[in-house]
Amino acid sequence: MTQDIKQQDVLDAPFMKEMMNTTYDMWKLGWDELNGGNISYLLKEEEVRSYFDLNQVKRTISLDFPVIELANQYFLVTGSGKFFRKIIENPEECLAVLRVTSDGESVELLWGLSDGGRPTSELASHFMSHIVRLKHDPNHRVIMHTHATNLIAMTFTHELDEVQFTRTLWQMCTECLVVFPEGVGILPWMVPGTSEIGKATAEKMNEFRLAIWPHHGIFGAGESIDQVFGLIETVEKAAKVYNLVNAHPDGVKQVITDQQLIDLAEAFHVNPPKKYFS
Ligand code: 2HA
Ligand code: ZN
Repeated sequence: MTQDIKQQDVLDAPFMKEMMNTTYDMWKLGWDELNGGNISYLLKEEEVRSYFDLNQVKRTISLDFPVIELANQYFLVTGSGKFFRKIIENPEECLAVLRVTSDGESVELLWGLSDGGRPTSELASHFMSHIVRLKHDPNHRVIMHTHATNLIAMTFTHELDEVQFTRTLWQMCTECLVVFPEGVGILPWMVPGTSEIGKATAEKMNEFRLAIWPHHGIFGAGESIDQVFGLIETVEKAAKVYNLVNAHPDGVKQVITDQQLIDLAEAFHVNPPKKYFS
């Protein structure tokens, strides 16, 4: 009975509703087919305390990449192999509330993964990226990975040079430079779900909030689910315009010029690095 009351409570938690609604929206956009995509959301202890007894650990799951920097931190994460389409229907099976142990070697499951499942297969990329982003932004909270369709397509037809790729995205929609003035990072193609891709992704997070995995998808970082979703949505929109423009038989007649990008940066008080204009 007590269990039912608690469960009812946590499904009303703002962080839970955001996760359930956003994952469903992402599936509807066609970004998260099958079990594609994963999200992790750093929770404050006071948020978690309102819904759970912090001494009730259901299971301890060991990590093969220690994250001492995140010791005693709480996260809401998507589960490995779970479908974004189904989270809204069955959050207790598809999601997990975790606490990193004080030695950073394991996570303790406080809620969720009710069928005995595991946290997202990309937990290494998520945790390592959280560590880096928290150094740059104390308000950082969310890492989101998704298979944004147009962005994946663009990684086949555009050269995978960070400066060129960023410039092209900025040129596709006027707002892009304002939304991600630092540009986008690009990894080489790598096997997903490993500590290696986790380290490489986190390394990019020193310079960018967006890291592209060619022919696979994108990682985004930010202070809220809405902010990161919006960031990825903006890149995906630009990639869609790029794909439409490139499919046009008459080709490009005009573009947003460098001077126009510079004027935009000045008007919106953002500081894109000089390397994009040299
Ligand atoms: O299956 O998206 O990168 C989840 C993924 C792996
Ligand atoms: Zn993926």
